[in-house]
Amino acid sequence: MAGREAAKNVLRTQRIELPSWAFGNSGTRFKVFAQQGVPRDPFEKIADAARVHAHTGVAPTVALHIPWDEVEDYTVLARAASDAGIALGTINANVFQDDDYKLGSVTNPDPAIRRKALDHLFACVDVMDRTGSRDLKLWFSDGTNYPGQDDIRARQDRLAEALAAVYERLSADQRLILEYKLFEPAFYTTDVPDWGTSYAHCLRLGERAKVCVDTGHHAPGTNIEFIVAFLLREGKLGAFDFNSRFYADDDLIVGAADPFQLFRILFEVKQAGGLDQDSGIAFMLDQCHNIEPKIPGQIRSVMNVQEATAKALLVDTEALAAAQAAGDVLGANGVLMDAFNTDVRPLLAELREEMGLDPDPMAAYARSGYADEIVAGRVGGNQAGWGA
Ligand code: AOS
Ligand code: ZN
Ligand code: ZN
Repeated sequence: MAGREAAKNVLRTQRIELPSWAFGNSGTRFKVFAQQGVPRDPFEKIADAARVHAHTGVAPTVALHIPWDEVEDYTVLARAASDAGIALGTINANVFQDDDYKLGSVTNPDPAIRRKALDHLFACVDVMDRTGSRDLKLWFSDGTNYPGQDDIRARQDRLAEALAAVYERLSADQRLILEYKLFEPAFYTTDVPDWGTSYAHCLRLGERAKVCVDTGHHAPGTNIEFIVAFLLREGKLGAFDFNSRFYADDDLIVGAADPFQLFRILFEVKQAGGLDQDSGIAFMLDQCHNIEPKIPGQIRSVMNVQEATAKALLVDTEALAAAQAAGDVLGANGVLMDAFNTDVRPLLAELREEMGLDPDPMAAYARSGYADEIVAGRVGGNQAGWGA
């Protein structure tokens, strides 16, 4: 087993970004179950995110979603975040929740609607200029429901044109992160359905265009760690949207459905240097807590990523390389499984104590009284945006 101290040193510097929308009410198209005490505005979302960081020590940024987190002055919001001990992170654009986008946003056959979508993307870059965010994350719901509905190649041309315009608008220290998703809401064709499409567009755009891998956005059975390894090798992995799925884009707590898959992904990341502080990979959560409480849901998610990372760091890579070179199939597999089957919770508890944190973040949050405080202090909290 690789060194515990070396593993702790990496875990200490790990950074996981929280999504602002995880703190608001969310649900499915059947029902949104409202919870008491949820944030009423972006400032309260930031306060909740700061609580998650206070208990975990590794979640110092929160991603915003425009317009769900729209405020008059983003410098004020950025200051509120820094006063709370965190910072604003990735800006997520929204060109999917407007009647005009029924047939698509940047790939819409109507040039006026394409213009409207592009203007929103430019407005998101304006927000980044004020928040100091590095990344603009783009997910397009664009696609078609029926064969013949629109020209597949023409839609790719429109997409490429919009992406080029946005990329051009970015400053030298800003990046475009293009997310893909197999289907939903479009059911026949999706304009960015897979990593290959995202990669091809990013390749044309340039160095600062990278792919976002949302772990819930693949067909069942897809080998996600292969995609991750490939993109890392090409220098094109920009970000993760971590979550769990059983069936489709379930947005459940990361590591809940398949902790082994999360470990395999993080092992590939680690092997390619992706855990180095300057790797440029944003490790984000993209989750909704429909039935569980939001803040503990986020704390648990951060802990799950930490546990999978710790296991990935404990893999004895020398023994693994030796077994691989010797063609020792079972030996190599055994080395990997030894690390995966290690209980890393004591190591993480030790690390938290060294970082001046409570070794048990869930219990510490429960004891803190914050949950009662927000229930008493916030009446009429907001929906995250989904289903709004
Ligand atoms: C949608 O399915 C994607 O996962 C996006 O990342 C989406 O924009 C996000 O969930 C909310 O902003
Ligand atoms: Zn996502
Ligand atoms: Zn998604």
